[in-house]
Amino acid sequence: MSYIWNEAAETMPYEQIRELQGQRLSECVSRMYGKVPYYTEKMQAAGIEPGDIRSIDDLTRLPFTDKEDMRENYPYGTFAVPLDDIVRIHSSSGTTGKQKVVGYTQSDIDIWSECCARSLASTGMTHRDILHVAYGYGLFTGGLGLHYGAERMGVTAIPVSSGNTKRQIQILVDFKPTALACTPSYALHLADEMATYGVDKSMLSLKVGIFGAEPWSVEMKQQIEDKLGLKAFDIYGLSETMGPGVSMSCEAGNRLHIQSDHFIAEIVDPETGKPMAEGELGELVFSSVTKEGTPLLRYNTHDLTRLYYDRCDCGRTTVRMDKVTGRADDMLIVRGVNVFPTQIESILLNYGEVEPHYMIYIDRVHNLDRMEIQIEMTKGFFSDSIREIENIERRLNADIQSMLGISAKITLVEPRSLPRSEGKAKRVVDRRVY
Ligand code: DLL
Repeated sequence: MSYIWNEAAETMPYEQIRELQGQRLSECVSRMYGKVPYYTEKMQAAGIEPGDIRSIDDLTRLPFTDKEDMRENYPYGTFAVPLDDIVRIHSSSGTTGKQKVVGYTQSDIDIWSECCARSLASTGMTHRDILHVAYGYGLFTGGLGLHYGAERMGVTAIPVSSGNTKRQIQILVDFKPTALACTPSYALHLADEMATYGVDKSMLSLKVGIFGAEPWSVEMKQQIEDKLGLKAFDIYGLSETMGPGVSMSCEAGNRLHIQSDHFIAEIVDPETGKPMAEGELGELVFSSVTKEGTPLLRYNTHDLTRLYYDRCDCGRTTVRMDKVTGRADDMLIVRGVNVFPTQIESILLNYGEVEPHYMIYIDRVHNLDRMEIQIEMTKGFFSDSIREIENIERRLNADIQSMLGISAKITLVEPRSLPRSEGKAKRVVDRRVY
């Protein structure tokens, strides 16, 4: 059994977790009813009163909530306590419309720090470790969330925040952090830039990577591990329910442990909203039942994954989810075919000639969708002959065609010519006009 931060919570028998979840759910409904107008109205429209929610079996009687509820009640309409009791505010912009604003009471901050401490511990980190936090500090939850979790554990936190890659590399070499937290795409960028400054992975002390905030493939995980000489872990979360630390992978595999005493997870069918069984792929829905500032009940994240309820080899009994490979609303539909950027990424990672830095452009020409994928060549391959380059473009096209069932125009571009992000990578430009 590996190191577990909170054994009582993380190894609780599943039946006991369900009982606790039911009790906390019923308390949360009572806390919200009458205090949060949008939710009270939803419950009234569904003909439910707080007294109707007595156990976890009553969960599915409650109405769903969605990002529109957050946006329509911008900025403070979703808060369940007076602003006086709020000690911190974060927000998340998303792709369209107004920010989603979330408020935390002191108890919310304490629980968040606890969840991040559990997450860090599940990588094998202890108070002896030093964590370089390269997630942004600010309204984004990544930086401050992991920072507080590290301090809670007694880990030394270095609050580098995002940006200034040269300085990041210098700190990695000089301060000798043993763990790095950033988006997976930025981890790859850091690894590539190290060569520019004459830094080799043997000059770093990194053992562990805490990567998340965007979808990434298992193949990309392998590549980051090779390039930085560390073991990569997947951290998941969203501002609406807390921030990073809602779930985290462990030393036993790629599935992520959900902090089930604080977050009740469900998987629902994207079309019908009906609950799905263990192991079935659908949309992830959370109820953040211990949250005081902005509790959310049955909030549809639109992230696609599966849930598992068995005990993990690491000893934890908390509910696990698969790696999130995409969001139902990030899914591209090209010529009627569902396409996720991570599917393309997993093909690219089989080729030594290209980097997993790519951009997908979608256009509509004469009523037909056209997909172009620009992919960076590696420095070594860039100098090769035009014929060799065309050959790789053809092979990539054939692989993409056989995985997705549609063809794409593949354009290999110069090394480091595509835009890099210090936070979440932007990989898709959809220029179709409907
Ligand atoms: O990204 C919180 C976070 C910060 C998580 C640092 C992990 C590390 P938001 O900006 O609100 O919050 O974005 C949340 O990002 O619904 C997913 O679509 C995506 N996401 C987050 N973590 C992962 C992950 C933060 N590990 C949205 N794998 C979520 C795949 C992820 N997607």
